Amino acid sequence: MGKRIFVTRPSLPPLKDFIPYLEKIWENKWLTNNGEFHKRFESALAEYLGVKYVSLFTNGMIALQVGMQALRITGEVITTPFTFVATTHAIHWNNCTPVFCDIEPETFTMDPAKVEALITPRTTALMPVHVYGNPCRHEELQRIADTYGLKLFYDAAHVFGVRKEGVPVCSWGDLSMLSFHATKVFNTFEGGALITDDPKLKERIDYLKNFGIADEVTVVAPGSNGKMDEFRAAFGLLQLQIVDGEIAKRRKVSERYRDALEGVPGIRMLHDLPGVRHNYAYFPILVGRCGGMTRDALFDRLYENGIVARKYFYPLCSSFPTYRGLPSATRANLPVAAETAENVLCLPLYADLTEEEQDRIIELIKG
Ligand code: T4K
Repeated sequence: MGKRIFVTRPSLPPLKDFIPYLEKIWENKWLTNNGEFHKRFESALAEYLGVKYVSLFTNGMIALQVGMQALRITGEVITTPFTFVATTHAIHWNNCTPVFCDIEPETFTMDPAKVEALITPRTTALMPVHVYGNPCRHEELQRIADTYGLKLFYDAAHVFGVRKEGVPVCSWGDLSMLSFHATKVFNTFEGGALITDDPKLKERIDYLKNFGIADEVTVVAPGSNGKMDEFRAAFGLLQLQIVDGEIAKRRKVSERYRDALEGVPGIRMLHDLPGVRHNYAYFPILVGRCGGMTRDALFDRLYENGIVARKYFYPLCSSFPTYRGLPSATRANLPVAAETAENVLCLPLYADLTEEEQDRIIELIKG
């Protein structure tokens, strides 16, 4: 067997291009706590994304946790079970109860039509996820949030650079969280950010990610430590120079999959949404809807041939021990999410996947 092909591989600039940044850090001896690169990256990122305020974080999970604190979310939070566990865990870590809402079959995002029935007097927020980079139906979710006086906090981990009708998707709602983990379209090894257009919220977030410290003698809140260090901020600055090229390469890989898999019995793919500039973060397929082989059989066939696809996001978060006893965790409440999780498979997708490697994957899928 040749070398294994993983579901993703990180985008990296040439190593030599990073050396001058490292030299500067060594020279400054300023390693973290809002250093020069942190400041530069924060403003360069806001400009790149087309948003008002960015607060950098050491990873997306801590950004989610801090974001909930900043918005003072309590009680029940309506969210999707079809996501990476970080979304649900952030709710739990804030002593809130996740209330799981079903998803839409065409985008796998939280179904706005099913939200209102889940609202109780304890509900204070909605936490939807733009899963795989597919934007949620924001206008409907915002209308519900406005009607019921709820916060709208998006887990936007997958939508780096995605725009709808020219508007950055990560600018929607009260707050959005981006992840810059190694497996993401844009990475800083580990990293993340909160995005808002409210300067007061940005200020509060910045206190909370630095222990609640306002100055040497003033601690305004029980904060955490979520600061991004200079290494990652410098790396992020460099990554901004290559990210557009990487997204263009991902798009080519996605289009090749689409062309090759269109009409293959038993395989359903998601399509680009009208008016959306996608980032091609993932390539999920649904397997076995109209006969053919099961998702697990295809996963095994690929695996035996050195292709490590992933069943993101199976099992559903609602089925993990911490959450499965919740009233909203039943299959009857989550029919689309349950079926999607059982049938979904994310194929390898990254900028440097070669045509030969992709052809091997396609041949194995076609059987
Ligand atoms: N919300 C959502 C919706 C998320 O998807 C995530 C993260 C978060 C919140 C939390 O954000 P962060 O706190 O992570 O910033 C991965 C990632 O660890 C996780 O960041 C990501 N979502 C999730 C969807 O995927 P695993 O357990 O699948 O990762 P792992 O280590 O199995 O990596 C997958 C493949 O990627 C490997 O088979 C090979 C490749 N890989 C991975 C790493 C880490 C590399 O080639 N190089 C690497 O350095 O969770």
